[in-house]
Amino acid sequence: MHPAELDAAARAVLSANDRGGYTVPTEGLYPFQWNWDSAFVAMGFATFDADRALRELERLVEGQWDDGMIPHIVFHAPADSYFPGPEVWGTRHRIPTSGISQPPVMGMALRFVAARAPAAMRPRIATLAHAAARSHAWWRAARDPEGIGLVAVLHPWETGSDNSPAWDAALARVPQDTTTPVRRRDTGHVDAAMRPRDEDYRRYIHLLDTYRAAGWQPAAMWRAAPFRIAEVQVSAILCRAAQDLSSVFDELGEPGAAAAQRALATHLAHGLDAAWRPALSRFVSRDLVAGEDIAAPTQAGFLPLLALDLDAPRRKAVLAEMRRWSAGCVLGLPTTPPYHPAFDAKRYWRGPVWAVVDWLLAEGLRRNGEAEAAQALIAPLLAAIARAGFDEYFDPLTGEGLGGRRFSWTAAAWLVLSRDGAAERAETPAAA
Ligand code: 9WN
Repeated sequence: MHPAELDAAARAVLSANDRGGYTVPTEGLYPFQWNWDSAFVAMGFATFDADRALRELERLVEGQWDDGMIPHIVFHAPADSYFPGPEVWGTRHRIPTSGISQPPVMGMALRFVAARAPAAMRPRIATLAHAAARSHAWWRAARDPEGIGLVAVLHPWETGSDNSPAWDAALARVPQDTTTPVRRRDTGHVDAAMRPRDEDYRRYIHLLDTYRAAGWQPAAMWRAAPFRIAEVQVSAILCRAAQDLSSVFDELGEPGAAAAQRALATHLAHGLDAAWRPALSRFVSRDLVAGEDIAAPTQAGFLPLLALDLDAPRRKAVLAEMRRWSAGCVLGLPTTPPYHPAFDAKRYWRGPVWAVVDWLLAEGLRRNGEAEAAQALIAPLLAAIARAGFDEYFDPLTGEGLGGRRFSWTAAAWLVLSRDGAAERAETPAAA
C-alpha cells in the first residue's frame, strides 16, 4: 500500500473507533476512553483535524476529578465487553470513571495540537492547559508526597505497561485474594498467550479492592498500598509534559502558569537524574515498599531521554544499551530485551514492540541530537505497520502484528511518525 493509502486507512481506524468526540482504543477489547491512548490519538487527529483533536482531550477532561486526577478510564457509555467495569471501581464522579490514573501524555499532546490549531481555538486550548496543570499538581501532591522528584504508581495499570517484568517482584507480594469475582473478558477477544496471566489479574483486582475500600482518597490509598513504585516512565512523561505545558502557557501569555510548570519539570528532572545507574546504562524505578531499586530491564529505563538532555557519556551508554537490546530483532525497541529470562516475544508488555513507546523514545533520541537512531527505530516500525496493519503491538523477532486489531493509537502513531519522513523508506507490500 502507498503511504497516502495508509494515511486514509489510519484515518478510517480513528473514525471507526470514534464514539462521539472520544475514541475507544479498539472495538470490543477496550470499549471506553483511555487516558494516555486519547492523548496520542489527539496528536493523530491534529495531523488533519485540530478541532477533533481538541474534542478528544475535552472529552477526557470530562472525567477529571475535583482533586485534579484524570482517571485512566472514562466510562462514557455502558459496555459489557470489558472487565473491570464501572460497577467494580465504585467511584463517585458524575461520569463513571476508574479510580487510578495513567501516564500524563496530555501536556505533550496539547503542545502538539496547539502548534497546528488556528487562533480561534486559543480559549479551548487555555481551558485544557489549566486542566492539565491541575492534573500535574495532583501527581506532585498525591504521588510524590515526600518530594523525591519521582512520582509513584499504586497499580501496574497506572504505568500503562501492565504486566511488565519490572513489577514481578513487587506484585508477587500482593495477595491474590479478591472481594470482587474476577471475570476476565480480554481473553475472549485476544489469545490468552498474548495477555497477562490469571494470577496477575487476581493481584490487579486485589489492589483495586484495596483502594476502593480506602474510598479512593489519595492519602488513604497511599497508606494502604501494598504496591508503591517511584516510577521512571510516568515521571519522565510528566516531566516532559510539564516542559511542553510551560511552552503552551508562554504562547498563551500566562507567565505565572508557565513558571509553575517549569518548576515542576526541574523538580522531576532532579529525581530522574538521580535514578541513573551507570552500571546498567539506564534509569531505574524504585520499589518504595521494599526500599529497593527495580533492576529488571524494561523500556521504562530509557524513557527519561524524553525529558532530559543527557551528557555525552550517558548518551553513548544509552545508545549502546538500546542497540544491544535490539540485536536479533527485526524491529525495536523490545519492551524487555531478548537476552533476559522474562522475555516473551508475544506476551503484551514482556517483549513486544509498542508503537507509542517507540514514538516517545524517538522523540527522546531526537531531543538528544540522535536523529539517526530515532530514524532507525521508526522506519522498521512503520514498515511493520504497513505490512501487518494497525495492530496493538508487534513481535520484535518476526514483526508479526499481535493483540487487538485496528488500534487507535497505532493509527495515530502512523499519522504522526510517517510525517517525519520515514514513510517513503518503509517497505509497504501488503494490505493494512
Ligand atoms: C488496562 C488501552 C490500554 C492501554 C494500556 C494497556 C492496556 C488495559 C487492559 O490497554 O491496559 O488499562 O485492560 O489491559 O496496557 O497501556 O492504555 O489501550
